[in-house]
Amino acid sequence: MAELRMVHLPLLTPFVISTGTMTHKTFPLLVLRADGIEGMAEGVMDPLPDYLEETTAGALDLLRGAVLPKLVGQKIATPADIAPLLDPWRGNRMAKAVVEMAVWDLWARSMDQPLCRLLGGARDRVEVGVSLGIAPLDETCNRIAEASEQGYRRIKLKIRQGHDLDLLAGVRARFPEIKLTVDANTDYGLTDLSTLRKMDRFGLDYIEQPLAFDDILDHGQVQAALETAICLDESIRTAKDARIALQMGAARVINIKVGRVGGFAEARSIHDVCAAFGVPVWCGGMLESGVGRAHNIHLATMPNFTKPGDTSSASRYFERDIINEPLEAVDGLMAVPEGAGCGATLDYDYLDTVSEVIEVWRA
Ligand code: OSB
Ligand code: MG
Repeated sequence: MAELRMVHLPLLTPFVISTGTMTHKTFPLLVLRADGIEGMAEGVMDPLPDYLEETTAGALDLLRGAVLPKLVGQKIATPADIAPLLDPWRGNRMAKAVVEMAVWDLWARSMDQPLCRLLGGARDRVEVGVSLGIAPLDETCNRIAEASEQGYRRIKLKIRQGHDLDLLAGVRARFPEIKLTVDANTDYGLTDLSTLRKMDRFGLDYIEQPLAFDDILDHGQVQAALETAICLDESIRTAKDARIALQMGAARVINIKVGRVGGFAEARSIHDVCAAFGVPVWCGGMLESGVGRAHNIHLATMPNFTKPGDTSSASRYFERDIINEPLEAVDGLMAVPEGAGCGATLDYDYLDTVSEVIEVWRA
């Protein structure tokens, strides 16, 4: 049985990045049920295509129209068995990831195994930092002080043109030692090379996605001109993208979001390509609810996730989560949720108040 919902969760604080402001988190949630077991996953696409091209409406169309009617009733021995359902369709990796990840979750639970074990994970806690939205310097400093006191392992600041060098100078004056990164979410171009080069003086661990969402080539020029590592997020959809980027020297770090790249199989392949190049990866986030957060934590147990990820405490984002398990970091460490699969169980009392069931398919 497959149940597809659309969930609408208010964010405690609006999240501002260079492409816009989010006040709510709206996402498709897929629940698969078989033999009394429940597997689940959420989509990371937004209602409008402001981060990448996909939208929640487009995802619903693909899942309802072409994928889920064929999925129910199928015998699935391993997650690889759903390839024939997903491979015919171009792109739409975020929509495909919803199905792929829910199948992984169901599969793991059917064997009573935690996801991380099936993925080849190597730890029971993962290092995490925070991603701070665009805000004035004094507010940014207050948020950094709070996150540092809580033990988060690095601070990532969202930047955009005109809200960059002065911000960084102000932050470094107050916090000379913290591990600091920035994320431009594609706001710069090659004409901004001189601004980007000035970021070398701030001791950043990396600069995330300065150029266009679909660019790899020009990032190579930026990387060649900077001492600071470039980290690619939006530009990396596949293991092939990762290989090309690393062969070209377009990045020295990669952000893997399992929901962006089409699911666990592709996320692992990207992880392995980066490992082969000696390039570290870290696990990004998309303001997910506890369901996506739990999946992210399991992924981040893999050995080449050697930089702190973005999976900070769920309570930083939501008044109440849709899962029963609190996902809270302690001293910058997020424990892998216990139990089989991703370890999350849905809080249906609350979920029903923040979601609508779009459609249900029975075998
Ligand atoms: O680029 O990593 C990004 C949130 C929304 C869209 C894009 C990004 C982000 C984040 C938030 O940085 C990470 C998180 O806290 O989940
Ligand atoms: Mg990013």
